[in-house]
Amino acid sequence: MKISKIIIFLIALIQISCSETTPPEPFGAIPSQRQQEWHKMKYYAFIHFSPNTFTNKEWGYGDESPADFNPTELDCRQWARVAKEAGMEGIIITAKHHDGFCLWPSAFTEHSIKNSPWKDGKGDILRELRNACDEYGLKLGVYLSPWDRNHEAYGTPEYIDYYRNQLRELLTNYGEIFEVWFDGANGGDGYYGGSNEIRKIDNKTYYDWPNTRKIVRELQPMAAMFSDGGPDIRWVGNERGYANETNWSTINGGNLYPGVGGVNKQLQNGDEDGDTWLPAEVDVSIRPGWFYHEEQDSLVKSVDQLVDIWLHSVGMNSNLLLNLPPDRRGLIHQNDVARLMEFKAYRDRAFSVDLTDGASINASNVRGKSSKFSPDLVLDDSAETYWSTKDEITSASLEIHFGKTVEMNTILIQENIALGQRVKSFSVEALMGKEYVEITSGTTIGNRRIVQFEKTASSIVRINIEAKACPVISNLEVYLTPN
Ligand code: FUL
Repeated sequence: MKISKIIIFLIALIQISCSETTPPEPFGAIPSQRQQEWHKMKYYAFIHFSPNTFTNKEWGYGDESPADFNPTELDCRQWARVAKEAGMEGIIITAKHHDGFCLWPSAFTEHSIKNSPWKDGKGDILRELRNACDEYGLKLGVYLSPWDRNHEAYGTPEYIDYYRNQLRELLTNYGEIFEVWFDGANGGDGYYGGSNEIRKIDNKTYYDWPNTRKIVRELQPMAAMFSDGGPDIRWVGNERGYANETNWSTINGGNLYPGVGGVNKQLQNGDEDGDTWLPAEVDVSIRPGWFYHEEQDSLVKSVDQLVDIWLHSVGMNSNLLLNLPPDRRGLIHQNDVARLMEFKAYRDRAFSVDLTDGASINASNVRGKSSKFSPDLVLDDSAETYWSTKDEITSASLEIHFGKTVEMNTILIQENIALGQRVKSFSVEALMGKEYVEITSGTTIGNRRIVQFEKTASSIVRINIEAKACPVISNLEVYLTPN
């Protein structure tokens, strides 16, 4: 009897010590493998290019002639080189915008480059871009507008077959696609094969999204689908380049679909405790328009504006999809190129010296007192390793000792989101004399949070975290960025 009690006691002891050194259980909705791959990205280009470039419109009516589409120096290698040199990781192209014109020689319509003067109708921009992306080590994504103001059958079930056939072409013939963009816009009126009328559809039911999505999963299982309702990435609820300070990657996704309308606030915030992992992507143009307009050559966003957008997108738990519209030559305009390179140079300067290099760190609690969850792991180069606390501890802090007084104004923090988004709020304090003084604070962290504050000189910084479950922090960096 006594021996069996001892054995039970020993087993319980082993269980307790194991549970303290095993990783925390995932908390709430978590990202799929496909979403985790997408989260590893930060910054990629959007290319808006169509007859609009030549007719000076934003939304072509659908009656444009393919003869209008005649770039004189089209060079997808220039786009890819610029994107690469700008530090981008991929390019998403409007294979078909709302005007219905196709940048690849689709077998299902005559409204494409095959009837344009460009390369005597024998060209294929998707093919050229694929090759250019491969040459420069970039990923390729496609935007295929559901709304088609050219197609005569738009509004009937026949058009859905057409749309799906085009999706199949794009997802079969152009190698690996990392993202498929489903735009929700629908203005009603259009050419529609010469009918010139308003055609209203029910955004929720007309496209039969569940079956359209299946095609993407079947042909490109790792492609992330973007729309107001994902299913992999959500719109951020505005086109200004700003994610919300509080940005949950979780949302109650049941009623969301492309063009849902009336939910911008929800899309900006996400939902704390939302049942679905659906992170936000920020899409914004480097110019006022999505398409190239000569009169906007002087309105390319400044480096300051781009830095602000960076801090509000990449720095607020989102990825940044920055639009670079090719001009009528078919090149990214020199003003845009110059600005992109200045912006890249700024980032290289700002984020080159991580002040935590050589610093030491301790935590208010370490899970199982184990080196597997040590605070040192937030300062290593691995995104996989992380600091964590025991399960019951949801308020905890990290203290960075720089070993000397350093000047700083920026902090970057990352959660290990594979285990769910946990942090609700945080504050940063610096030791000033004998007292800790708060220098900044914030709400959610998620995949990546960058916060700027007044330049502060101190030798110790403390980060206090309030989480919904034991925190899992994978990375911490501190910088002095130029103003
Ligand atoms: C919107 C479209 O209507 C714009 O033309 C542009 O493509 C933008 C990215 O999405 O919904």
